[in-house]
Amino acid sequence: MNEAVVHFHPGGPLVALVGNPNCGKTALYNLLTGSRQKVANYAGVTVERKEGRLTTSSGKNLRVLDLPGTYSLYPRSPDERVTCDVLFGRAQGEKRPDLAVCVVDATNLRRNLRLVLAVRRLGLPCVVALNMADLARKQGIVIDPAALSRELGVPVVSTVGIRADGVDDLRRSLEDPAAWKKLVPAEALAVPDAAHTQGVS
Ligand SMILES: Nc1nc2c(ncn2[C@@H]2O[C@H](COP(=O)(O)OP(=O)(O)OP(=O)(O)O)[C@@H](O)[C@H]2O)c(=O)[nH]1
Ligand SMILES: [Mg+2]
Repeated sequence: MNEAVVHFHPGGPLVALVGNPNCGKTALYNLLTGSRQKVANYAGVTVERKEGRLTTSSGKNLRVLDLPGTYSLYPRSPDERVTCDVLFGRAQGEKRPDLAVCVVDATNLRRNLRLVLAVRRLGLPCVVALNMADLARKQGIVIDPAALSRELGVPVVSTVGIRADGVDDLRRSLEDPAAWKKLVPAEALAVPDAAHTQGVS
């Protein structure tokens, strides 16, 4: 397939929700996709694959993938392996995502940001959802999304997965797939294995 010509899957660009276990990926996924989802297993493993559809306000269809939680890109379980394979673009029958929504638990920013930094280094366009903003506030944790966005070099949206707070902002940040290439962090490193860079343009 000629990547220079075929930019996106016919079903629309693929957006993957990535993050540590329990940070609220599925909660945000449900809010973004509503009931329009397909549940299956990944080829050869009993790891659930959940894909849903999101139509942006300008009428663009996106495919949204709810990936299993992982702490790093060094998998220690079949679930984590699926997530890593998808992000590296080597999962059987799965296209490499066009954009990663990195979901972080705002009450545990330091640990959660490690994965964001790892995803950035893959050179995938990304947007950060600073989730659990309600719990962080209750715990007196103050995070300035604009400052974090400047530090990371990617958009940061504050969200509450159980109340839909910020989900409209998150949806808006996905509005223009043609502009996603600009969301690749400036200092993204080349992935050492050339096979991993296929499909990244
Ligand atoms: N207070 C609060 N709870 C949240 C928020 N987002 C999700 N939750 C709750 O946190 C728990 C974990 O949420 P999930 O959406 O299942 O997390 P996940 O990242 O999909 O977890 P894994 O798939 O196991 O990695 C659930 O009980 C959610 O209802 C949030 O922003 N605030
Ligand atoms: Mg989940």
